[in-house]
Amino acid sequence: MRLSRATLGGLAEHVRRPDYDWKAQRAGIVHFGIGAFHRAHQAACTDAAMAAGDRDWRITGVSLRSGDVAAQLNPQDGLFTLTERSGGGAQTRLIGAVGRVIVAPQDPEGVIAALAHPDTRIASFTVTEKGYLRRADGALDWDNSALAADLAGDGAPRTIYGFLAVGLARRRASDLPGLTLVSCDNLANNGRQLAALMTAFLGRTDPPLADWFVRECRCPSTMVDRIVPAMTEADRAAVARDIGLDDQGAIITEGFTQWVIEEDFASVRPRWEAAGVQFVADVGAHEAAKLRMLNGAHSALAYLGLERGHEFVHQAVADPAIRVLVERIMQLEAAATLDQASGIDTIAYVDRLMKRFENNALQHRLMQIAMDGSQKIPQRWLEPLAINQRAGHDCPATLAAIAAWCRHVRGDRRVVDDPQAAQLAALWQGHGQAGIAKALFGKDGLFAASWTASPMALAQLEQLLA
Ligand code: CS2
Repeated sequence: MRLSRATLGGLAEHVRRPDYDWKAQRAGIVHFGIGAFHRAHQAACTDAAMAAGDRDWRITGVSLRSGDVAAQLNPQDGLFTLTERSGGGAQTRLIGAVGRVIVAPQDPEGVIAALAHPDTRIASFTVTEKGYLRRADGALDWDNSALAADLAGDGAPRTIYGFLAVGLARRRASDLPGLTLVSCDNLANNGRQLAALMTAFLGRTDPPLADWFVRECRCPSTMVDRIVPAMTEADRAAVARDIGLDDQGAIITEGFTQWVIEEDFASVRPRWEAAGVQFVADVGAHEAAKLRMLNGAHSALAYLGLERGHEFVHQAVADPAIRVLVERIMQLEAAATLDQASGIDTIAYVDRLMKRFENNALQHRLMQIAMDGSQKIPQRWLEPLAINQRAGHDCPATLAAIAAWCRHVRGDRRVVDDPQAAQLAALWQGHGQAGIAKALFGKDGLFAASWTASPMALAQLEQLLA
């Protein structure tokens, strides 16, 4: 029997349920990109806030492309279970924070209406790094076909910018308050980037609305952290056996969760602190530490681990040859780039991260992390490399990871799932093993906006690739 409001009587006793009346809650958040990460992180926090007595923050999920999540959650009245797994066992709770999911291409007007609804105060995003449609220099990629269509107002919107532009225009016309746009993606200064990109888009389509946006809307930066492996059929079957119902929206995650948000909202916000969320004046130090240490190590584990025949994070981190590099990346190369004044205890942080990577109760595939590397390595590796280079510090471990990524994107070993896969393969074709490092990280290289390798670093990289 499938999980839904009507079948809750069949849910195993041990599953914790929300003790608020979810039918009585109005929808206050529109979330773009309602994948596994959102459900394990922001939806769980919102659920906890409502369980602690906050009201009217139900989430309307939006999928920009696929109808998969809508097919999982809508027949279940938005309900799904979240299972936290660690060495100490597992705990499952039912999350009631999601109301419904809209598949944007099927119902674009539904998305716009949700954004323009008076109850909506927040639009949030987990659209992944590539969902922001940036060029290598961080500006909007005006050549992207979906963005070009939205810019021309050609048909229904297709990108986050297109939807927001129409939704915000309606709010302005109805004299409604602006929205708070909460980016929950792993970009450095994610809020600031979103604000700049959105302003640039509106600057071209509707300059008066761009002014209104800057005045009335807010884009706090956030640091989000929770490891959430993609679900498999076997995982869903295991959950079904455990909870007594078929839950197509089920998620399995780790016990750890962290969300740090800049306290900068256009109007009211959920009392997420009830879920342990930290509100701070400046999230930059937290973001940099997390991106360069956790995510930087993750990407290194992915490319080095796949090369050595591993499938999961817990296997790669147990491989001594990889472990020593990953520890060096975190403890020395990434840690050296962090602002000492931030007070982050990097030794304790690395220790906690290693324990999380070792959690073999989770099956976290290296291939999942290896995806979209071109969008991830600038904030994870290249910015720290640039900082270290300016300070005269050598980064052999990060360079070893970069070499593994270079070999990965050559594309002759396994499928490269990356928006720039074709361009990267073409660069390999054109420059070969001797010239690829320069083509990527040299003065006029593809990634020059993030890091231009010194002659010494270039030579080191070339040697690693040889
Ligand atoms: C991972 C992240 O897939 C990836 O690139 O590094 O999804 C990572 O698991 C999360 O950022 C952890 O908070």
